[in-house]
Amino acid sequence: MLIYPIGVICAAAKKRYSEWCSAYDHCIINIDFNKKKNDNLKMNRARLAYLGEIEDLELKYSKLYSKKIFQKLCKIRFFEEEVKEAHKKKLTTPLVYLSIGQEAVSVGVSFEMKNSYVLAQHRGHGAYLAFNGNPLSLRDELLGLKSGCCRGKGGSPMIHDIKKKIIGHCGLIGDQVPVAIGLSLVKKKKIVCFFGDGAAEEDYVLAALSYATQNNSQILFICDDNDLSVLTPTKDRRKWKLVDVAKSFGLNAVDITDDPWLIDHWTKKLKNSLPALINIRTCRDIWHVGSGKDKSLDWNRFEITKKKLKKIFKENEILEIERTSKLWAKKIWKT
Ligand SMILES: Cc1ncc(C[n+]2csc(CCOP(=O)(O)OP(=O)(O)O)c2C)c(N)n1
Ligand SMILES: [Mg+2]
Repeated sequence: MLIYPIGVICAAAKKRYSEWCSAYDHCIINIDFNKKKNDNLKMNRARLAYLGEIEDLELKYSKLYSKKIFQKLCKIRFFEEEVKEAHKKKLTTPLVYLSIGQEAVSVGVSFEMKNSYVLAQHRGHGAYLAFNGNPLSLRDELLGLKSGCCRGKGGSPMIHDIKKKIIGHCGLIGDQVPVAIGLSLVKKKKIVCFFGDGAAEEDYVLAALSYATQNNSQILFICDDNDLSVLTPTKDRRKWKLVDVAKSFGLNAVDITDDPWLIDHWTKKLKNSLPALINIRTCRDIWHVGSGKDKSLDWNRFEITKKKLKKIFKENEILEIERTSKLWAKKIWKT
């Protein structure tokens, strides 16, 4: 029997392994790696902080309007920071879906659609607060109290408050989309319907979008596109883009980043040609559910917005809005 020193065996194994790897790489490159790479590039180009941006758009807005935008962003951000802390201390119900990082989506839509019915998704605290929901009722709902907007029975993913014309999610992702169609058949008011990029893949969501054009439903659909369904990015789930599908159904549709002024601009444009859809690229900062953090953001909309605000406000004016919003949120969560 031949006996090889261990070093020789290792060197041979290493050579064999590198040959195998290079053959494998070669095979992937020749067969579908380039295609996959191109598909990824196409998808990633859409994941830019400035998709569809209009230069200096914020300067076309009054100082007061921009102040209101930032105040709402801060209220949602700091309210949710308090929810995060309360969740860590196990004071809230266990399933909490935070929208930290995604605040601009609901804020951007809320000014132009302020008297509408709102159908929120499971990540709905931001939509509730942006559309004039009662922060105390939301807090109590998250604490599971009877004084909550859903009598403490829904919890974080189901923020219903019919007095405020806000209808929450019921359990199946995107279930609020066909419900919005039903609502539009009986109410003559405009409707905003939020759903996620994962929910967009459900058959009943796509069927409802198609029916919206048939029925001329007065609905503005907002896809809160954080590129994730739990932990799976869009590129691993599908090859199509929601705006392309929506357009093929006959909806007016745009694909944009989550700049709050840009969202407001498109909401104003599209609210008179409903049904329409705005796909808004945004970044989730916290776990799918819970209060932990798993990765760094692709972009930080809150910080980008503050940078833009510096063209309009003095630094101390911006800090003052932040400070008062933090105090407001702390006060709510202290009682
Ligand atoms: C029909 C259905 N399938 C799966 C789930 C489990 N689920 C809850 S949230 C979620 C991810 C939804 O992703 P998305 O719609 O993009 O919203 P996001 O959580 O990213 O805000 C899934 C798969 C569910 N609730 N309903
Ligand atoms: Mg998502």
